[in-house]
Amino acid sequence: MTLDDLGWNEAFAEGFAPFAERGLIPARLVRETKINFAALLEGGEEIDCVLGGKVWHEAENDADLPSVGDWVALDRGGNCDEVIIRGRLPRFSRFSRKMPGKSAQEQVLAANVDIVVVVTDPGGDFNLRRMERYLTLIERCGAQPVVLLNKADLFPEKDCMDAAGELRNLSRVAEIHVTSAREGRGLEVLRGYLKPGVTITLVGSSGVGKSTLVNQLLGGEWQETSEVNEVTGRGRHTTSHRELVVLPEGGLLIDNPGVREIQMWTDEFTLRESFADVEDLAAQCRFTDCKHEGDTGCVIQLAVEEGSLDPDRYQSYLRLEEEIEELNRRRQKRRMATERWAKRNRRVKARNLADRIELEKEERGEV
Ligand SMILES: Nc1nc2c(ncn2[C@@H]2O[C@H](COP(=O)(O)OP(=O)(O)OP(=O)(O)O)[C@@H](O)[C@H]2O)c(=O)[nH]1
Ligand SMILES: [Mg+2]
Ligand SMILES: [Zn+2]
Repeated sequence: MTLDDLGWNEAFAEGFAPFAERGLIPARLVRETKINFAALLEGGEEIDCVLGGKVWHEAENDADLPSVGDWVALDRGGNCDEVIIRGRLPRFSRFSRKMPGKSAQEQVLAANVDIVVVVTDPGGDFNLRRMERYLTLIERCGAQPVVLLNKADLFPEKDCMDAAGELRNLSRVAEIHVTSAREGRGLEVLRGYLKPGVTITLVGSSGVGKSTLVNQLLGGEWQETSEVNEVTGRGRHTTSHRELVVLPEGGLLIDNPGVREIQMWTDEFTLRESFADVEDLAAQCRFTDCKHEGDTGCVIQLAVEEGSLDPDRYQSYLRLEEEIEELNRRRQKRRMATERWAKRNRRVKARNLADRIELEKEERGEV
């Protein structure tokens, strides 16, 4: 298995040059658990690794941290037995959603993906609003969108075709296919996308058949054995973590745990940009410190009265600064946490060093 088989390209090689000088080795992250990562090396060896303190510390936000699909620089030569991630190479794409919970921040689901495949079915999971959100997110990430209407064996042909038609109306760029992972129908379309070095990620609700599709493409060997304990009464193998697998005939697939809701993430730049037209109006208000709430000569309120600015957008605009502040507050909180963490790490290191000096003294018979 060459680096190219794993998705390596010239841009990555260029980004890696300074790390190569330091004797580090390139690897692609294939799995992420709560405590560590697994990465694939040239040749196909899989190796466990942990995040280096500097990488953690220098990340501006969580989306900056390494994620499955990322190329990283590994340090195998340290004086501890752990392999350490010393850096992450710039990504050419990343598929993200809004972090679960209150924060509007970005959570990266898969990095360096060429194609995002949204899996749904023509029945209970089918939801145009949600599909619209998925397609917007894929567009934002710069990957090719593909939608699979899976479980076709359970639905009348007409339902499948109607659902496919509705999806086609939603997007001109998305490619829509009807499949049945159970009957092996339509799998050749997925195979068609999988070329050596091409990375595809599968996303969608829980239970739509993402892992079954991966399993079929891998020849039925994957996951079943490792997740036997999680089999429910219905024989389901709910995926618990993201994983990148390399197919024997080339191509890389990232399977994701099903997500209940997919929502837009945002940052200060996107937030501000989405209100650029309102900001332009604000610049025309009579007073530079106009609060746009009953001030005389307010062009924004005039626009609302005239009907050229949607009242809901006006309300959101009034809350814009507040929302940006909230985003930055969360970032600040994270920074404080990382600083505490780094301090603790330094203390542990210092203690280890002190212990070692003591030990060496002891061995030399100096105490
Ligand atoms: N009838 C039918 N059942 C399918 C098909 N594809 C998957 N299934 C079944 O649907 C159930 C869920 O499939 P999974 O592949 O585990 O779904 P998933 O999308 O990976 O779910 P999460 O890992 O929870 O996100 C399993 O019982 C599969 O056998 C299909 O094309 N037709
Ligand atoms: Mg799964
Ligand atoms: Zn105003």
